[in-house]
Amino acid sequence: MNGLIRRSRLARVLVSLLSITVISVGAVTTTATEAQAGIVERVDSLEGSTPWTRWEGGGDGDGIAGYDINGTGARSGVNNGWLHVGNGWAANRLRITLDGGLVNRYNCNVGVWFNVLNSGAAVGLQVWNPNGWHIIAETYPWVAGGGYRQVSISGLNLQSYSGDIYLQVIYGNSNGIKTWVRFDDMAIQCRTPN
Ligand SMILES: [Ca+2]
Repeated sequence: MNGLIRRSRLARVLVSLLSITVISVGAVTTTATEAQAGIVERVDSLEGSTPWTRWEGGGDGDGIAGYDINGTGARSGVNNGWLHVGNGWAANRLRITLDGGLVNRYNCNVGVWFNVLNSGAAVGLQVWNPNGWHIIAETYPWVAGGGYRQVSISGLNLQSYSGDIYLQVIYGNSNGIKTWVRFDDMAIQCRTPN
C-alpha cells in the first residue's frame, strides 16, 4: 500500500515536470529506469537508513544541513532532508552519474520539492559541474510556506557534460530568524530521441 501511494505521488511529480500522462516509475533511490514515454530518470527520495552516504550536506555561518529519518514530515516515504539557517547558508547535493544511463541528455528536467516552515523563502536549486565547480543551471524562486511545493528547471541540455554532475538544494538567510526548509524527491529526467 505504501509503495502504491509513493508511486502515485512520484508520478504526479513527473507529470507536473513533463506534462505527460503515462510514465513508469522505478526505484526511488538513485537507480536509472527507462519509462514508457521515452524518459530516463533518476530519483532520490532520501529513503533508506543512511541517505548521507549519497548526499553531501554543508553550510556556512549558522547554516546546517541534516535529515529527518523515519519521521512524518517527508513528502515521500519516511525520510526527507532539511536546511536550517538564520545567518548564512546551507546546502545539500546529490551526485548523479550521467554515463551509462542518461545517454541522451539534450532535453532534461531537474526538480525537487521544498517545504518552507515559515511564511515563505527564496530557495535554490542548482546543477553543478564538479569539473572546475561551475554552475550549469540554477533557479531561486520564492516558495510559499505551508506544504511541499515543487521547484524545477526544464529544457536543460547536458550533452556537453559527462561523468558526474551534482544536483543541489541551497538556502541562504540573513535575517537572523532560524528557518527550516525541508526537501524531498530530487529528480532528473532526460528524454530519449524517440
Ligand atoms: Ca522521502
